[in-house]
Amino acid sequence: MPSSSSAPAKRPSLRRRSAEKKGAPAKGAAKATFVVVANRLPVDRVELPDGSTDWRTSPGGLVTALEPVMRRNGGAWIGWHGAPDEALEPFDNDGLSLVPVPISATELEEYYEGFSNATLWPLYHDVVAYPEFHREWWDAYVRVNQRFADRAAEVAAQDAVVWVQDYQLQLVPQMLRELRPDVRIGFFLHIPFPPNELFQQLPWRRQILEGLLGADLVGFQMPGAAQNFIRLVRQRVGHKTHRDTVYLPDGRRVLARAYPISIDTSGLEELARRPETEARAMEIRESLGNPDKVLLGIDRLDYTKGLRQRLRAFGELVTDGTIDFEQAVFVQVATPSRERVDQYRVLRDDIDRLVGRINGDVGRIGHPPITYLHSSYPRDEMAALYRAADVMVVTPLRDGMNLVAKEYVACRYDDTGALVLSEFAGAAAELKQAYQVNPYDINGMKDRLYEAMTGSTRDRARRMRAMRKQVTEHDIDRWATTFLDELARTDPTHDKKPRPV
Ligand code: GDG
Repeated sequence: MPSSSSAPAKRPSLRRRSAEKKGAPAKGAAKATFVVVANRLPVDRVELPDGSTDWRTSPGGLVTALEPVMRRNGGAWIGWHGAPDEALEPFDNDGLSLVPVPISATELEEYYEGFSNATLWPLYHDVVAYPEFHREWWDAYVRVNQRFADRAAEVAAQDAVVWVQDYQLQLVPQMLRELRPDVRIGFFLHIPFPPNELFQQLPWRRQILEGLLGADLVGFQMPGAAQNFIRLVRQRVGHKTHRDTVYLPDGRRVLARAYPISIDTSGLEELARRPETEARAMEIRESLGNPDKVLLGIDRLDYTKGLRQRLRAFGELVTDGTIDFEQAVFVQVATPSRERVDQYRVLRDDIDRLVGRINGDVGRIGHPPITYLHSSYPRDEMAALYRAADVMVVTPLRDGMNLVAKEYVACRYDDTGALVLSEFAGAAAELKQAYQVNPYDINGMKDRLYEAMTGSTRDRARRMRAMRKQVTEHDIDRWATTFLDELARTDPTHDKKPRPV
């Protein structure tokens, strides 16, 4: 295994700095009663003007939801800190106890870019791109999962609650249970879970299922995913199942259920309501030439998100004259993502070409029909973009949930705006009043886009009001609380044990 214990020479002071600056001792030996295990720590390293480095909490729904639970329970978060070939001691940041897991450059290629993002990601998303199967990627996946499990076993207090996140760490529950049978283990999968017809391609399908069965509660975005899991466990591993429960030969029970994830609705709405956000939204519209309609897409640049399909649909509406692009413009933000994975490079070139062609064919000086931004933005700019958009276009070919759709709704506090949403996003089950589309049906998508642009104010407000009720009542707090409460009620052998409050 490549060594990851020596920090690169250019950052010799980091280990001391991060611990000393916050006045926090490195808590190698501290035990936590609530532990989150995720591929990434919820912080990014930033360079300060004096050349030193510091950590900044990365704003994300998961951190927002889990931070209070972590604070109340002396929680710890285990994850990779973002730089390969570097080992760091545990440290505190903004009152959160963070436990970095080292990952080497080779493991990054094989475990993260390889097995996680070029095998599992496409396989779990309806094989919209071909998954690659490489034995050495699998070996790295096992090795890195074991390292995360070892760390969790060291950090967790007696009878702690450990919540493992996502597809990069599906073996951790079983590995951790072997080391620490006393802890209560939850797992949540943020992406879809495929049916047997696709999952069976995976040479290591049984190991993955057994890995997940180490948890007391396995959470999915959608009921269909939980059912896929239960059926696979019955067919492939041969365990007895009844409804949402798996009965293991040793008497243990594993529950598989859906917990649709959400967002920090009130936090985002508050940001959207700020006068400076509104002013920035006006400015954005102005710089686009004050068109009647601004259509917006915001996605990680990923082949699952249906960018090609939506741009083609919009491009055709412009070229066939259904809409005049001086009255309607499309802004597409594509956040750079997984740029070292081949399929993502190909996608980037494809989208560049497609946007260039549409703008080249029908654009006029100062009036490109599509404004394409391959870049990421701070949260307040995102809120201003959501406020600036008349129509939000979310058209994934497959998506576990899709938070962008919910974020747009949260920002439309005045019930304005329209959401065009793919049937294949988990969010479609909750946001039923969106203009729903099948992204494979370009003509259908053109019709729905046109309808969303031209529908009556009254109809749009009625739809938005209903969707806002949904995301207000079902926010990220409710998601985390529901999951943790149900985790606390799982395996009766745990009944007498403490739980996060
Ligand atoms: C996975 C699942 C599931 C995007 N660009 C910027 C930015 N973002 C933020 C969005 C949103 C998040 O990233 C993207 O979340 P999505 O849900 O849309 O998609 P994935 O990244 O694929 O997430 C997905 C999710 O996990 C949670 O379980 O919903 O199905 O695939 O919050 O706002 N944020 C900022 N700048 C950007 O440029 N600040």
